[in-house]
Amino acid sequence: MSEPTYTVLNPATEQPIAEIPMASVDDVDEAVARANAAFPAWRDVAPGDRARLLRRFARRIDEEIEALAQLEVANSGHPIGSARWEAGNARDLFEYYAGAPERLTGHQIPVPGGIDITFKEPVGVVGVIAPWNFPMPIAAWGVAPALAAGNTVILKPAENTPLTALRLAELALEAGIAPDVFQVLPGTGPLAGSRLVEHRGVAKIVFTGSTRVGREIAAKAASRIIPVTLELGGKSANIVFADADLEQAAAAAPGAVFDNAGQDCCARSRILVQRTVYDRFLELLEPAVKAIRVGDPTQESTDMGPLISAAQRERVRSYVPADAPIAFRGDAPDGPGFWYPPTVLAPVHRASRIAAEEIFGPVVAVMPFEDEADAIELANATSYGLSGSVWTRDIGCALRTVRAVRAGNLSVNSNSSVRYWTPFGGYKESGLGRELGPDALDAFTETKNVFIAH
Ligand code: TXE
Repeated sequence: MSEPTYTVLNPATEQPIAEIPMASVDDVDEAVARANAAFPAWRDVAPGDRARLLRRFARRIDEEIEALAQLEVANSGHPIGSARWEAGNARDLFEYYAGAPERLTGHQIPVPGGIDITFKEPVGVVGVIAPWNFPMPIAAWGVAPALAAGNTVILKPAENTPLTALRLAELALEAGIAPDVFQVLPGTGPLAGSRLVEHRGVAKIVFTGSTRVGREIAAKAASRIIPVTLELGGKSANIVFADADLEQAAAAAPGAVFDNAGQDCCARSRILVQRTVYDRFLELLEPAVKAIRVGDPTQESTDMGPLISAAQRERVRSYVPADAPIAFRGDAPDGPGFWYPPTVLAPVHRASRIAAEEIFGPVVAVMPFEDEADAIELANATSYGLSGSVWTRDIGCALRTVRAVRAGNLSVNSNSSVRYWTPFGGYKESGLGRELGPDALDAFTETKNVFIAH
């Protein structure tokens, strides 16, 4: 028997757009059985053929970019321009990892008495549990390298954003990837997600979501002794030194936190500004924030859409009580839709909850710092360690600071965190393991060592 259906809403209108059945425990068990049955044949597909299938999948995504983007606009409320980028990113991932099957080589290691060689073998069935903030890219970050390495995959999208994932599964079939090699199983976290993690037929879990659920998944995986990759939250710092190009830093800061309405694990949700330029920086930031166009995500001119749900908006509101130090904020529409304006809180006390916890909405805390040592101490003063930016013209200061900040993805005079060629992941409670880039393939393979006596 299936679980009840989930009513998927358009977050910009609050109108229902789909009724999706949620997987039951039996549905998960059946999907795992099918994924295991499909595994040997997929593992044994000749590397060049597996590469061609992944390239064809990328081509099908490319042909459907506009339709996928429109679907994401309706399901997630992302502005159309961002949604096109997200579909393009999914395409890029399958294209990039299509290069892997023919390059997954082991080593020949010199040993006495014989020959020693290693093989990179797929782990089996991989469960990918994806969040709602970037449904297509984050799904592809797990699915593409897993398939490339010869694993079969079950993707469980977030209950409220399953639509593009379901379409991706259809495109994979159209590309010629055999049924059950890549399955999409919409379901709730506590039921379908948990079952996937606990199932003895699943050999590896990739999870992106909250630290709370990540911790639970890591504990279950530990008891089953299976590997997990975890991409969890963040409270990343945007550090602006006095010698920086302040105009450039202030122009870039809003995008670094308000893109995707702040629902981004890499959001630079703390702006740390050297005290001598603090007032000047806020003066420059204000017009940039007020210029953000919040509204109908189907319009090309829109910069920021709604939040994903009423619950997420409530969560954000709870961080911005009536007495919050709102320095200034942008506009947001009234009426239906889960709108929240881009909001700048300043000055924020270092010991406050706003300075430490992930808000996951369009709210940024601006804080002054005294010198380099103080900036580093402040940047590291959270339990997270995902991303961060440093703005300065002093290369020595930039290098010392990025080396001292305990986070996985740092940029200098830039906001960027995610490039699919390079490793992505968190320190501390922001996660475990790395996605993207060539090294991500290690997370989807076992290394087998074979010794052959002379
Ligand atoms: O996340 P959940 P939520 C953070 C962000 C946000 C908060 C809560 O701070 O405000 O988490 O969001 C599945 N076993 N991030 O509640 O619950 C769930 O179905 C297995 C940061 O939406 O962690 C969905 O598919 N799976 C983040 C996925 O986990 C379970 C992205 C994420 O949901 C499960 C999202 C369980 N027991 C939220 N419970 C990022 N790192 O980008 C839930 N799930």
